[in-house]
Amino acid sequence: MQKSTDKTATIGMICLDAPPVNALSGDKGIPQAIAAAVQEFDADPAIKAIAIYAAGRFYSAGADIAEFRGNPATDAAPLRSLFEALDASQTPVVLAMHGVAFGGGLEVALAAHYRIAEAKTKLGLPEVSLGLLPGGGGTQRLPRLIAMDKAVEMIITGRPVSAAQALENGLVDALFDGDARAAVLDFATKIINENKPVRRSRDQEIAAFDPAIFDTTATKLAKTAHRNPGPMKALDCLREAAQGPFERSLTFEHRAFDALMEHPQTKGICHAFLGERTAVKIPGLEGQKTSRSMDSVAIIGAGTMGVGIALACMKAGLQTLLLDLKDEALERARANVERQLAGQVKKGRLSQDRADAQLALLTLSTSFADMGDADVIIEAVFEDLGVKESVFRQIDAIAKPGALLASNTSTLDVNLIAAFTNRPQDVVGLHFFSPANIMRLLEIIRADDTSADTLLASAEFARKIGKVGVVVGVCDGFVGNRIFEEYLRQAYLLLEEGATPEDIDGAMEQWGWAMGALKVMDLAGQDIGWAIRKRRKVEQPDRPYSTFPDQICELGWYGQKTGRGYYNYPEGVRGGATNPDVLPMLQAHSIALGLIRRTVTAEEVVERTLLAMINEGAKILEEGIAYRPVDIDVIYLNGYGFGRDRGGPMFQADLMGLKTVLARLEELSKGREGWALKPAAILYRMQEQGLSFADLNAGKTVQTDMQEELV
Ligand code: T1G
Repeated sequence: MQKSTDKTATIGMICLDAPPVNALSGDKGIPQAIAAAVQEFDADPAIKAIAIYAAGRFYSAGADIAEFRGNPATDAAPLRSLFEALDASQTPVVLAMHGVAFGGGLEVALAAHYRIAEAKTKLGLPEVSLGLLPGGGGTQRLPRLIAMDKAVEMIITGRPVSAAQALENGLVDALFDGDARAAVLDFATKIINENKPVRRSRDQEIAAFDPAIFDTTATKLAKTAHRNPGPMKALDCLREAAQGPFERSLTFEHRAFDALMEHPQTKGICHAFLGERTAVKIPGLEGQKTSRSMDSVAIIGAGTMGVGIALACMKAGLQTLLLDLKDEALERARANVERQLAGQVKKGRLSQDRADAQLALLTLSTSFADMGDADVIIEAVFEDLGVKESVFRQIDAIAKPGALLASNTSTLDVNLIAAFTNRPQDVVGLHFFSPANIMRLLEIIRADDTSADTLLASAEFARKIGKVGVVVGVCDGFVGNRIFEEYLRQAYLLLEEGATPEDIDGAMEQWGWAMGALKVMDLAGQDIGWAIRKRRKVEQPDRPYSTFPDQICELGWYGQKTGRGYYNYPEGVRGGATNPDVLPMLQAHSIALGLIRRTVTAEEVVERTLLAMINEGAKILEEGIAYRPVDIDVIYLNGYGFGRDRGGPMFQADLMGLKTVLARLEELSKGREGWALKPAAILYRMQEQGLSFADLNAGKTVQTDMQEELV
């Protein structure tokens, strides 16, 4: 933060300059420094106006989310002292915004006396998308500047408004083009020349409005309030604002904000926000970029995954070549692509022009030779090593030097695939999740010979097509599916012990999953799980699986694709209906296992599935397959429908506390098939060394026994 005066020494200039997003970091003393500068200029009789602006890409992204440590008294104090300094100023303060003015940054502007914005600025209070509320007076000052219904819209949705809308609704006093410093200097000069007064937003009256808006909004929020505590609390603050007076309702807001800062769901959502920005970083390669171009992609295999990947690349503006040996497969793919684009246009999510532009990027071909110029080549053919071999040998022969060679395999060893080429350093796994044009997650599989630049290129490709690209090592099922197998295992065991599919999925969805594990299996196709279990039986006979899912498959009930699975899928019934034949089969199966079926509670379902995830996640960290615990969390948030407000399995482990995690795993490992929940060794070492998963995210490492002996 720099402060200066203008050449006439009558205007105090304050420039916020804290890259990358001018977050109002209390640790860096930024709000404190601005407050001190305002007080100093205010006390200087020569200063007739104070002008605040910012350097860099944005005016401000708000409070520093990384400093939310769950003790609001200290976390929010620096920012609150700045608002008090602005409110107390007897010298008019004007503030200029550019790029984005979000959260606490906009709240600083609300506490200023005049606001101007560059014409392309986005102004918003997105705190609710972090499970929070605008805790810097936003819920109190905004409705005093703009109409209550507009304030409710901005705060409850968190959606930003444009500068033009902000001018229209009274949020800003003027727009400008170009340089913020020059614009704010002009406006400050105008304040002095026109002797404009101090104009505190807190002193403005709230314009008349229909109070029914509060109940209407509360009704709308009720459906999702259990997933995010922020919006309903924010609405309570707006109700209070209408009551006033300002000081009393501001205190109400502060208390509500502080309570949210300690709320586990809010912590989960904030963890997800920062986690998604951490997990895409590759340790040791931070700040490095590949020089490879990423403008064209060739996708081999025009099946469901191939088409989904093509749609994602076309949406990102990449020249997209879709290859398949069969013309009819390509025709089906073109029809599928056109249908999906038309569907988006129909839903108003895409203009016809944009749809046409995307379709124009697509080329179909049966000739592999056409992929010779592609920057990225992605193989998405049938999941068979022999088929992969023939495809990769052709890719190796045709692809240009430096092309990124990727396999969309979800189970096969990428090292084996890389060995089919003479350039294993350019080979990587890019594991998309179905539907590939929708699901944000991309597991980037690092094989033994994959070069650092190939990883950088893969991360850049992921960013370019709007995916959250997380680098993981090679193991069976990589990170996502490997953990999935373990909580599915517990789900199947609970079915044998007394639960029904509805009990399992209902408990998981109520707790926060987008979809329960058994419904996911019906969606993905029971036959895929069956093939994996058959392979496992041979490869890992010591890790037996429940045989009940096999019985479902032996009846040809593969889920949605066959209309029956754990649920029935009659035409027009969204999400399926109970399959009445499953319970009698389960009862017979339990008897065959010598089990007396019992009541399985929702808590038990959530706990057993979560502990299985945490334990397998710990093993994955122990083996170095994932770089950080937060990577596992981000994989589950973006690929498996784990509730964002739950932060991820490893985040949940910290909320439970390692002591509890270990005690529960030890307890359960004494039970039926307990071997599957035998605690991972790393958990004991972490406990001995007083480490949490948050510590590992912060870069701390777990000492191995050997290292401990050496220490
Ligand atoms: N605090 C800390 N770091 C932040 C940050 C923030 N508010 N916003 C962004 N970053 C980091 C981010 O982690 C990344 O770090 C880098 O900046 C670039 O971000 C009292 C309490 C501004 C639109 O919710 O929406 O104010 O990876 O990759 O895509 O009421 O970031 O480089 O290490 O996202 O160009 C409310 C959150 C806070 C805005 C830029 N504010 N940020 O998007 O870059 S709560 C928000 C964004 C609050 C008050 C309350 C976006 C962006 P790194 P990026 P981008």
